[in-house]
Amino acid sequence: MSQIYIPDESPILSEVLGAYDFPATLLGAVRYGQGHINDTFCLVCQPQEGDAIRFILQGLSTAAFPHPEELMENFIGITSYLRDKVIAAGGDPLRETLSLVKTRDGKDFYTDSNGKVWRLTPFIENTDCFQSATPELFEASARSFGRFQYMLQGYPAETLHETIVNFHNTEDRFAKFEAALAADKLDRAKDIADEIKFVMDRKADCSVALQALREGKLPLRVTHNDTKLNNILIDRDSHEGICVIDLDTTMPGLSINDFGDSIRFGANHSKEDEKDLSKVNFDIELYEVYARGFLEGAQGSLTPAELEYLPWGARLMTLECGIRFLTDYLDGDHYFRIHRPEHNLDRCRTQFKLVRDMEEQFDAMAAVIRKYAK
Ligand code: ADP
Ligand code: GN1
Ligand code: MG
Repeated sequence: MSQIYIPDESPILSEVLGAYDFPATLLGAVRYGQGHINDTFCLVCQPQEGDAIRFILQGLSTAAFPHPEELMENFIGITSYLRDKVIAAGGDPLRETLSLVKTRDGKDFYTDSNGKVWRLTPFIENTDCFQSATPELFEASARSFGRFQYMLQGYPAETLHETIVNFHNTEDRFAKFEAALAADKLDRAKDIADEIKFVMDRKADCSVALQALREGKLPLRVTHNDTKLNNILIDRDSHEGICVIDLDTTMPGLSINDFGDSIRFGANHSKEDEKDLSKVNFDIELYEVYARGFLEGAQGSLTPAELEYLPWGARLMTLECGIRFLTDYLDGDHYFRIHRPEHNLDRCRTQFKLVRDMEEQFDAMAAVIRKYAK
């Protein structure tokens, strides 16, 4: 193992890599991707002849996922179900859904000596993963996320574990924010009065989707719940979304949240952590492109009430995400990986700017949905 490259900050990798048999000489592991939660590495194996073979190795975040074994059970159930659907449609199951490489002793994942769970998946080659996209690529991602939900319509939702309890319970997110504010562990509240007021002024909004669920207006479905553009792999040849990834939060949820989280991340021209807020603007044209693609992918499966609440999905996912970043900032940055001291505060501010923009353009957002709803 000594000649294999392993990043200094992750010495545990040598133990984890030892749990797997690789098909060719393993050259090493490098940190990979821009996810905020899991520890993701790309592994490269070099056969004597031919192209390198790559894998994605992921250590599941212990801060985010208290029951990783249950999460892996969901992962296996969902990917097996999708594999059958892809095969039935004449597609390539090795490219159109994720699959697992087994450990030397035939297990689906490895638990390291610190108790952290790791999984190994083949790298899906000839794809790109984008942090921002052209309208065409954004629409392609929308079709894929809409289709993902459509394909999972018949999945036995009751068999799925809730990997993060109350994940998109915006009322609960508000309550957790209030608790973090009351604790104010690091004495940070004194400098963020504007952000605190922004959240407090929107307490009633946090109940809009949940109230519609309680009243039976919105159905629970199997949803992805983390539909960022960078959770989809785009095929380099067809420029279509080929594989929906990051299935760790796929569980019963609201369709409007899958729509909304994509809008939050992709219907603007700035980074999620842009410091210059003058560059952060909600783009209703990108919103329209996404709405068209998502509804095409969902193939008429959304109810009239779901269609009506789609704009709320966008507003609420953006508000909720901003609240989550702010809560983590108050709490000492334990949940989202940060790369600079005020990173979560910067992320929160971009979300709140987008919420303001959406509030101003809310009627136009509803009109766009009416245009494409059938
Ligand atoms: P996180 O929960 O931390 O966001 P992801 O599962 O989204 O973790 O993975 C992080 C990144 O790794 C993705 O955005 C993507 O770039 C890349 N990735 C993950 N799985 C694969 C795969 N099987 N093939 C190619 N790239 C992948
Ligand atoms: C996290 O895992 P990743 O980076 O794709 C988070 C999402 C947030 C997102 C904000 C499990 O997504 O809920 O919306 O960051 N995932 C989890 O960028 O909490
Ligand atoms: Mg991700």
